[in-house]
Amino acid sequence: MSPPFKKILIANRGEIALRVIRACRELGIRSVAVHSTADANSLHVKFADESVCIGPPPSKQSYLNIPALISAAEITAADAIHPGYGFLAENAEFAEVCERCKIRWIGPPPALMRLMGDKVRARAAMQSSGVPTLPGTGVLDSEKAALEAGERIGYPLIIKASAGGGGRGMKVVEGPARFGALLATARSEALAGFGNPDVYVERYLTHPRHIEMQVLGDGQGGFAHLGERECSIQRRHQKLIEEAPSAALDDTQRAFIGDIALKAIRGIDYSSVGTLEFLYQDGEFYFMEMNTRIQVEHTVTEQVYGVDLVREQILMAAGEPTRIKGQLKPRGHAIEVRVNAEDPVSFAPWPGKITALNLPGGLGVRVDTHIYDQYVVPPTYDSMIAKLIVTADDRPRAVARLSRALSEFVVEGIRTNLPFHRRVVEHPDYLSGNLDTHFVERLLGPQAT
Ligand code: MV4
Repeated sequence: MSPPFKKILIANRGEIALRVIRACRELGIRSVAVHSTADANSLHVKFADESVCIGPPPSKQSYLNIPALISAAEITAADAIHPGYGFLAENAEFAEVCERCKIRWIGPPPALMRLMGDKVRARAAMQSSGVPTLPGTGVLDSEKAALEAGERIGYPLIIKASAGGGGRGMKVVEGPARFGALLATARSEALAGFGNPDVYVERYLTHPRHIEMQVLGDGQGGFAHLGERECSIQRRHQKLIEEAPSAALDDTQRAFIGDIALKAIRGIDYSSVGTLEFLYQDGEFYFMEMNTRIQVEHTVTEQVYGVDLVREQILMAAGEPTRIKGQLKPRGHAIEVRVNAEDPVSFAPWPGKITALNLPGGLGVRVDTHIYDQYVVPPTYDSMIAKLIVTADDRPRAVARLSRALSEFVVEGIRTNLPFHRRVVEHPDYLSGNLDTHFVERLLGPQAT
C-alpha cells in the first residue's frame, strides 16, 4: 500500500507533535515539525524528518500564526497539516486556508467545525437528531426572555457563552433576583473572551460526571464509536485524570449511550475523529458539547480498543474508508494521568530545567512525553509535560499499576503535580470509582476552585 500522504506538517508542539510524528513514521509518511525559538531543542524537532522555525516564543507569533504555518508547509511541500489539540485545532478559518492552499486538513470539514463551535447551534443540531440535552434556551436577547426561561425551566440555571466551551465564561444562577446582573456580566465576558456576546441558559446539574464518547466518521457512510471515557477528575476545567471505561456505567447504559453517539454523528454527517461530551447524573445523559479534534485523553481509548486513533484520523483525511465498524468491545481498563510542571499545592506553573528524570515502565505502562533529562520546560506554553497511561485487566488492577508507576516516576529540578496524583490513588472515593466533577474540590478544599 502506498502512503496516504507524502508529507505531513504538524502545527503543534510537545507530546502531541511526537504522537503524530510516530503515526506518520509507521505509515511511511514524512513529517515536518514547526517550532518557536523557545522550542528549538524540543524532541518533536529532533524526531521529525524536517523542521521549520516559525517565530518567537509567544503562541500568537508562532503556533497560532497562520501565514507562518502555511509558508512552512509550502516551503517543505507538505501535502497535509495535522493540528494536534489546542492552538488552531478547532479554528475553522485555518482549516479553510489549508484547503484553499491545496493542503489537506486532517480534521472535519470547516462547516462542521463552525457548527460545533457554536454551542447554541450544536445543541439544536443534537436535539433534532434525538440526542438528549438539558432543558434550555437559544440565544437570549433580553432580561425578560431570561426570566421567562427561569420560570419555565426552574433554578438553578447556568449561563453559557455560545462561542465559549471548555467551561470558560459560565455563571450559575440560583434564582431570579440576580439574573439580570449575571446576564449582563456573562454577555460582556463572552464578548471580551470570544468576540461574541451571545449567551444561553440551561438547567444546572449540581453533581454531574463528565463522560465523553469517542466517535469517528470517514465521510463515506462509515461511522463508529469507541466507547466512553470518564473525565470527572478535573480542576478549573483542566482534566487531570481520565479513564476508560467509566466505572459508572453498566452494559445497558453503555449500549444506550453508544446508540446515542451514533445517532449524533450520523445526524450531522460527522467526519474525522471527534468527541461528544456528556454530563451524566442520576442515570441520565445530557449532551454538552462536541470537540472536533483529537483529544489529550485519546490514549485511554486506544489502550482498551487496540486502535491507533491518530493513524485512523490520517487515513480518513486521505479518503480511506474506516475499517472500524460495528461493535468493537473494550478490553480491560486504562487510566491516564496528566503530569504538569506546576506546584502540587498552589497549581502555579513551574517551568525550568529538569535535572534528573526517571520515566516509569514495565507491563501495561505507556508514557507519552516530550521531556528528557536536562530539558528546559519553557514558561510560555501549557504546563503538561507528560501523560502516564496504565492498562490492566480491570479497574482495581489498573489503579494498582498506576500507583506502582507513580512510585517510579522521578522528575527533579522542577515541581510537578505527581504528589497530587499519588494522593488521588489512595483516596477511598477514587478507589471505589465514586467520582463527580467536584472530586478535586472535595479533596483539596476551596483553594482548588
Ligand atoms: C454544566 C454543568 C452543570 N450543568 N452544565 C464545564 C465545562 C463546560 N463544557 C460545561 N461545564 C459544565 N456545564 C450544566 N447544565 C457543570 C459543568 C461543569 C463541569 C463539567 C464537566 C467537567 C467539569 C466541570 C466542572 C464544573 C462545571
